[in-house]
Amino acid sequence: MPDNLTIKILKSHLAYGKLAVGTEIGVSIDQTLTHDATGQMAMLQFEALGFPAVATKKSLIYTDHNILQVGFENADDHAFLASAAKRFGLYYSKTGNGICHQVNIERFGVPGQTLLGADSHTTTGGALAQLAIGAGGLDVAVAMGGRPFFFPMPQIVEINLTGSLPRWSTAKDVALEILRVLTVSGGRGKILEFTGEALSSLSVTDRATIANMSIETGAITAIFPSDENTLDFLTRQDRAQDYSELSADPGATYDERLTIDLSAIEPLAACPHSPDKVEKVSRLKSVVVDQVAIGSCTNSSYTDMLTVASILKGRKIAPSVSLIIAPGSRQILLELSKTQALADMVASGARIMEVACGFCNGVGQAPKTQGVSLRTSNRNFPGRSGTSSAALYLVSPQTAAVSALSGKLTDPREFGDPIEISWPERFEIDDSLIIAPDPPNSNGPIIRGPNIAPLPRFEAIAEKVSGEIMLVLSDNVTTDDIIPAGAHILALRANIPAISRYAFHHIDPTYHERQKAVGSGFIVAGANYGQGSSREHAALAPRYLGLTGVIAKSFARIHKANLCNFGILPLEFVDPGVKDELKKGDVLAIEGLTNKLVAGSLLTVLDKTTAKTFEVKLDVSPRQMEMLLSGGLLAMEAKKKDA
Ligand code: MIC
Ligand code: SF4
Repeated sequence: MPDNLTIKILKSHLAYGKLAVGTEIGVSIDQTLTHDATGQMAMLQFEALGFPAVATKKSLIYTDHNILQVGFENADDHAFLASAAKRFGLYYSKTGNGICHQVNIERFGVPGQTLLGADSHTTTGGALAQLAIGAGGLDVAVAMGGRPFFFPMPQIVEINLTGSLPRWSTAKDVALEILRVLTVSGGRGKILEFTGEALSSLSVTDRATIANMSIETGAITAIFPSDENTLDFLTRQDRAQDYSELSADPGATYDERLTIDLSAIEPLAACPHSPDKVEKVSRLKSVVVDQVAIGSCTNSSYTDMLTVASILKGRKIAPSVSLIIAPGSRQILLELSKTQALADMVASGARIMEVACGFCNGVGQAPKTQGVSLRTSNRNFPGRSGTSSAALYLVSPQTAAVSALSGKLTDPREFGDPIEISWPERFEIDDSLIIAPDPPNSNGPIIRGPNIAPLPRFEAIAEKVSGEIMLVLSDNVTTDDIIPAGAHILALRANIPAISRYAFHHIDPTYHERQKAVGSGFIVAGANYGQGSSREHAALAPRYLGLTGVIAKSFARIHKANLCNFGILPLEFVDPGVKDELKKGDVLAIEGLTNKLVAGSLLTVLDKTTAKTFEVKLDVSPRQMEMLLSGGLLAMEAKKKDA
């Protein structure tokens, strides 16, 4: 039977289960990546699991998120990560080398391999025909130890790309069009596999932009074939040896099919405050802009940067605009500095930032109160920029650059002839900021400054649980809502007691105190709870404060896995209408947990305040059930060791 590309990679990596949609499968992992927002927990957990060294083909730690160093915390974290990398056999990409996903595409991604990253945008690797999936740090730690990664077998959706992009429309506009169609939840439980005649017109970096934003639809990942464009990119990276041709067999079937005609795509923008609030730029022309930020793992490639430089060349940005440019990697910055491009950017009035995530998750460049910021990044959730009242629009680098000149959201088609960029024959290759690990068994020291707190331990679940409803939330709550982004809070990623003080900070600053005081409790939420990032702190911190369970209409995949990993019950309403009857402060109770708890079981919840009952479903795998009963994955592993 002809196989699609996803099935081919899944078959060659299947370590557990059968490829039946919705059932749990385990796949072996070739490469992993973490960074300085998730790697601290991942490495502490790797250590706690007792693995002597990584067992993958390659594992990497990048330092790209926590780079401001306004106090000792970031540097402490980096010293810890560098020492743990050396000791356990990981490559360590020093600060200044670039954003994990951009650098991974440039220097490490291999077609046909699996990549598991403690970052939701690990999906970017799909541009190189990797099966590249984001997960919580604990799942990545387990995979680094050589164990499979588990997830529900997805539906595979063919996204058939036809036609060709009109002038000034870009890969970013394709990503936004997909979001317009699928919304922030339409990809849940799915892998998006790209096919079609239009593929030949999309370079690896165009594909990276599209694969990157696929996570915003809730999809598990996205994947492109490996073809002559892949070979071209890898050859210019001096990595032709990593190339192999890979695509779906002729006649391969899919669970669903969506056709996107590139010829019909206009410049688009995602309006505040969700990546799926997509509108044509031509309809947003009255929007006056305070800040324009170009960069992030979505749009910081060589082509993006050179295009922006060409638009800015010989022109000045509008007096009211602050233009920020952060190239994606040191390689790109070196290329920019070899040409006039960097000078053109600076001469136009742009502020050149470090090659890092930066503005994308609120590490610097917070807009003014009620400011309007145009960004080439992938998420415009409220507060993500560091300013809760700011309005963020997500656009292509082309739209961003022309708007920086005019001071208003501007359709790039008004600018004139589009700009063609060709790649250098060989990109500038210098891997000297990537530090190789020590030889095995050299047992180097692990450096723990005061910012590296010990891992919290959690109790196994009790027979009866009860607690107040601490918060009642709506649909699409993001992990940015649960543990906010921003330099200040990001600096505490290695310190659960400290970061837990910020749980739900922008939604209800009293949550932390209240949850800690009562020591148990529930959160009630709508659909797609926990969308967005992979940060396991969004489960770890509430659990540390005492949260017992989340009762929601549905969950985002990574967050649900994180809840199970740390022993929080992810419960789904059987009748979603019940949610509207529940009030903050109601006391809920569930009995007979330890004996009734079997996968897929229905549980009766008693609302002691109203004396009403309702049913919830625990839709988890037997493996996750065992974790929940043990008090989380680490406790489950410890129990197995003791047995
Ligand atoms: C993000 O873009 O939200 C982040 C910061 O890269 C996160 C990682 C994290 O918060 O730990 C992600 O996408 O997973
Ligand atoms: Fe970094 Fe932003 Fe990409 Fe997250 S989305 S990895 S913060 S650049």
